[in-house]
Amino acid sequence: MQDMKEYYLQKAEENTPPLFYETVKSTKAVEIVEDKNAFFGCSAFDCGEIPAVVKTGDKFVVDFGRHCVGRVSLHVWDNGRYIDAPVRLKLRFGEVPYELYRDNASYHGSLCASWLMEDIINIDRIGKVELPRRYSFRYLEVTVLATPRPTRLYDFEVVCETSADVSKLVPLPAGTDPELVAIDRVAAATLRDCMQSAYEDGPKRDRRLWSGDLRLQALTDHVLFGNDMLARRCLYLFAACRRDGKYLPGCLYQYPEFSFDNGMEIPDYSMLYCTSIADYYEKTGDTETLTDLFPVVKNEIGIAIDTLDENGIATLPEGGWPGFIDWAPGLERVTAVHGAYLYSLENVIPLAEAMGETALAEKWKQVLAAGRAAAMKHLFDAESGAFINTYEKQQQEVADAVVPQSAVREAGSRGQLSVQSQVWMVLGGVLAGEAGVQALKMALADPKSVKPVTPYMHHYLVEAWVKLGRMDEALAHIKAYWGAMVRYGADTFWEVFVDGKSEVSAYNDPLMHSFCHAWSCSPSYFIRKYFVK
Ligand code: RAM
Repeated sequence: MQDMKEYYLQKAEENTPPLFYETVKSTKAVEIVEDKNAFFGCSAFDCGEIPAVVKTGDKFVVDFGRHCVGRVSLHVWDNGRYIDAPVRLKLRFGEVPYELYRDNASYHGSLCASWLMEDIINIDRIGKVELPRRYSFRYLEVTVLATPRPTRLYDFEVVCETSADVSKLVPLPAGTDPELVAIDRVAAATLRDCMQSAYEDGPKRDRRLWSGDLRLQALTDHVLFGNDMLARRCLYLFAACRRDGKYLPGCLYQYPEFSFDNGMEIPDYSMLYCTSIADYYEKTGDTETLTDLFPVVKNEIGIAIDTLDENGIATLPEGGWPGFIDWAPGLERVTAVHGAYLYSLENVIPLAEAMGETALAEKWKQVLAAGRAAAMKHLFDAESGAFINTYEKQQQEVADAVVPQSAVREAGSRGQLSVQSQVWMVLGGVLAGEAGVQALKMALADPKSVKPVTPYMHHYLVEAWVKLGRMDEALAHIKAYWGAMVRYGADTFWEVFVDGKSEVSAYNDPLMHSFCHAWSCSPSYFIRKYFVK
């Protein structure tokens, strides 16, 4: 096993993509002020050039005009005179104006405040100052904490870095609906800035490779930048995490060296990792990589099958994550995780066939049919015509222990109606045709149902509409959901977005959100695959 791990890491290393660099400069200043029409209640307004001379106590915000991920430099000058004492600056970075509108001291979220991008720097020598860290931002707020005499700050620039070769990006054909063009542009910028030495989930925060995000990034990358090498690297990195009897971790670290945490097993993410291998093979026909990775597929699918409960329904690992699915508070997940398992099982059967493992392919077909029947028998509520999560009360306690969420069931209600469960039952092939359409519509329309809060879950909602052949609904949803972020001025798509509810947060404070988030990039995949010819 150790040998395989070394082999997978070696392959991952060989597939490390080169980075591309682009310099972005700015002299433009903005003021960030209250704006009741903006999603987060504030906007950036142009206020001309950055000040020519600054003194202690001055503050200004530089606008780089686009989302940047990279290294920042600036010049400090004092008309050639010896600088008597260091110049002390406070720098704060914002992907969106809201991050600068808020005072970081007011942050009250659940993740460590050190993710908020702020630094105090002391400049001992005048001239060019290069900041060592990589930042993710469009806006840079500079506060002059102390300077021995008025000075000049200028030549603000960012050397942006990405492993996306933007020259490969093919513009959408002339005449494409301008709304789709705008959504595609923002999605492409989102993916570009999350593409580094691996697919990062967000360059502001985490900066990790997560298997759930990887799937959507690889799908979208293929239609935008075609960097299959990066997809391959990420698939090998996860393969190096393979363990007997334990799902893959949901995320891994590349630095300072490859590692991952125990207790991070996420069943639906493991299943979607297997689907990512199927996606990759379908696009590339790369048999060598499939042969390398197929043992991992067998391991993950084997764990899912071996841990089905006595009714043939997926179980959530004890002590680990209860499955992810979405950050919607109170979401009961068993039905959706079972759906993700069925979906992946269906997707990997062609891999077993391609590997010549026909007996295994046959076995998986039978297990798939049994898993669908079990879902109809134990999870479906005939009275309401939907999946209302009545099954999982006992499993929910495990879930709450890991991702604390208060139950949102109505007192006295028979179960929890969620969009997430219907989506995954459609994708798992349990609900089809008109029954699927009705269940989805009912869950979307019910004011009390649990709705998706992440673009990640919205991706699977769109995919469910596509699977049901409802292309109009799929397109309308892309325009309504991602289109709304564009209308709110997003340069890149956000980690969490519920229109009209800016307070919704996975971390108890939207200040911590990543506003250039990997799993939000997938509208380009749908637009370019289905809606533009
Ligand atoms: C967060 C990140 C990441 C996601 C996990 C489940 O930490 O946003 O993208 O995959 O949660």
